[in-house]
Amino acid sequence: MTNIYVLNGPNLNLLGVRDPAVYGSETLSHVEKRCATVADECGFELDFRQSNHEGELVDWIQEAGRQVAEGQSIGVVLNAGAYTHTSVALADAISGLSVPTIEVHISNVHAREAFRGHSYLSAVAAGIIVGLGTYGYEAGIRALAYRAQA
Ligand code: CA2
Repeated sequence: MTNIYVLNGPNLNLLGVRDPAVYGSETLSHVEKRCATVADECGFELDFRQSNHEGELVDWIQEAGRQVAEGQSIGVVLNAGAYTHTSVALADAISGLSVPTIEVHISNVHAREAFRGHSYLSAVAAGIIVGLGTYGYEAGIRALAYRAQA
């Protein structure tokens, strides 16, 4: 079965545990369950992961790129957390392997500190979803599915 990767960056394991005013009270494990339901509804298998390590995220994007090239995956929904604002390595992995990537942010990064308004990933992403809360993950999965069928 063709898959969709949902990759989460640093500190997103704390979702629902700390700072509910900014990121809500839903845990990452609950987000994963909702993503699995939506992916299944769209006819795709879900591969949902979180890492606090930039290199591990790079490895996973490369893995996704190889699977996309082999027709085993349609791409990545990526909330890279703070690496969004710092990581040329993640941007290079996405563009170097031509991985269809939907960049997702739970919060509206443009309404927060100025440094969150810049993303190294947006220029290489197939689409960007910002400020819709954890619904952004569902929207990202649906966007990848729509894109793959178009
Ligand atoms: O809004 C988003 O989804 C972010 O990607 C979340 C990142 C932040 O650095 C980005 O600027 C925007 C932070 C993820 C950390 O998540 C936490 C959740 C609960 C408690 C503490 C951190």
